[in-house]
Amino acid sequence: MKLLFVHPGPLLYTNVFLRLEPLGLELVAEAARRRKHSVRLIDLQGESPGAYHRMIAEWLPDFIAFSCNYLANVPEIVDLAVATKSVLRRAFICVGGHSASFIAETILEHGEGAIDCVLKGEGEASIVELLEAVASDVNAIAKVPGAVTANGNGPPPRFVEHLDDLRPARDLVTNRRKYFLGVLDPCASVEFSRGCPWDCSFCSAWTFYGRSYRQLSPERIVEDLASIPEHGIFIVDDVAFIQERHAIAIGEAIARKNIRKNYYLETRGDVLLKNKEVFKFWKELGVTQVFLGIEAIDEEGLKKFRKRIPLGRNFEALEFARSLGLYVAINLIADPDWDLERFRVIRDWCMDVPEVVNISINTPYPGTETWLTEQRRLQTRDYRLFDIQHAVLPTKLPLDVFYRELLDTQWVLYRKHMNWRTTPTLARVLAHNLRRGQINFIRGIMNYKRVYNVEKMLADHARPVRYELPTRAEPNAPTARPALYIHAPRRRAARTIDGSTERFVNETRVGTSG
Ligand code: B12
Ligand code: SF4
Repeated sequence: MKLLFVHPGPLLYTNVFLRLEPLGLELVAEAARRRKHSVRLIDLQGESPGAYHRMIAEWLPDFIAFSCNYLANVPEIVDLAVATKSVLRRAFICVGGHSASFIAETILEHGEGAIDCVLKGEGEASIVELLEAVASDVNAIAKVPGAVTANGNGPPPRFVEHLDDLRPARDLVTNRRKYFLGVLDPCASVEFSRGCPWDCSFCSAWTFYGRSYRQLSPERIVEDLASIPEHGIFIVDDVAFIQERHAIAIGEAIARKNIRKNYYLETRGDVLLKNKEVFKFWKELGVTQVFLGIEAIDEEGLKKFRKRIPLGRNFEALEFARSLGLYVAINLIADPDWDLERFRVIRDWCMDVPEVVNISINTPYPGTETWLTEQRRLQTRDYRLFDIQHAVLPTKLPLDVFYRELLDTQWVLYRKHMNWRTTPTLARVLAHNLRRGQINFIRGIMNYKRVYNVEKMLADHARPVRYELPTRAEPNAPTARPALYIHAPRRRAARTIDGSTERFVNETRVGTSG
């Protein structure tokens, strides 16, 4: 069969700070290609919708699969599916990915017959079975693990048996030079592990993977890294280097092969402090940037987001990262109930610390515990606003004042890093990128004011809404943990971490799930 895999268009963030290769979709595409299908992939983060429609019209694919990791992309995907079905009636249309898994039935409803199946969970595990059913036995489609169709649902999604067996179809992406992460321009994405053993209330990473945590072997990771031409590497793990032994083993394998790259990773403050030797070692290997989810700068805020890291430990982690000379970006979550005084305190704090501070807005997502408790308070159910850059819960300040405060704060912080002290270094890096023809980050800087401005944010709220998120919450509904999971939890056996790391996770998490 002719299969087309599609990643939807850019969200706000992608137009300024980063744009990354669709690693999950590449993995699913490769699993299908191994069965001798003819496979293409189009990434609308960099290609126009026109390019998609031309490909449909000229190539006439039999099977089209959309990746829906981000809730904000749902309307775009539904519209593309409807438009495609109207010109290519016999094509089978499937949607998969993180967000699609949590709202599978609703996506089918929005499609009004244009979407044939939502395939929940890890795509590599079931895509081949789905393709076989589509090709030879349509009655078998509704029996594929993870499949949700108008004719019924298959059994729960399956896990990939061995992550080491997977390969991403990186070659299917037409222009890899368009992927970047700040000054890492160009930048490729790599996976060292999958899942997260913690259970933060605002996050769906753990509910998707049933609180499991699996690792790729150092050998497989090194093989992947050695095959990647880009110097910049984004490690996509939710929390990098949880398990000290694994992190050291990967590092040693990289050192043996003499692979030199610049790495960016995301982790937790307490992991950084627990595994200090790991981060020291990886600094030597080329980690330059670390993203830390501090979430809040006071104990009350941390409690709200159910992260049980004492604040002092977070600040200690920042000190330690500074001492290594790492470039740290911190994420804070802005609560819609912030008032003018709160914004002022945050601004002052952010100006005091040398790190880059990124502020996202507290947003309840399907698949999170906050979704169960907060959805009845939603001010809007427009998918496009669920990108943690827009406020979907009621703000204490009038919405325009909230955005003005938020964007002013971001702008002050942005300028802090474009000042006379950093400009020479930045200018050197940009000049180096420019010489190699890489202008993604420079273009991003120039886009900043156009993308992040109050009028545009408010206009986003005023757009007519065609597709809305369903809310099925009862007032004061208790949190029903089992209902949150996509992959069923398999408790301790599903986490490849040693006893002491498991104890450390248990001491620093707040949930009660297995
Ligand atoms: C890496 C990452 C990113 C990268 C994006 C890389 C990319 N181009 O896809 C960057 C840093 C750019 C990013 C940005 C954002 N992210 Co992000 N991101 C992640 C993260 C940590 C891992 C995703 C990943 O690459 N995993 C590894 C690959 C192998 O897995 P995967 O992509 O999920 O693919 C698997 C399945 O989903 C499925 N699948 C995927 N596509 C398809 C398609 C088909 C047909 C099928 C069958 C299956 C399938 O099979 C794949 C293989 O098993 C996830 C958390 C998580 N664990 O999922 C958050 C996450 C997806 N991001 C999230 C958010 C909120 C954002 C932002 C909106 C944040 C912001 N600051 O604005 C932005 C928006 C991005 C944008 N498009 O503009 C949320 C999503 C919330 C939601 N429900 O919408 C998540 C879940 C984090 C969280 N804990 O809440 N993100
Ligand atoms: S540590 Fe918490 S926020 Fe981070 S990925 Fe795990 S569950 Fe999500």
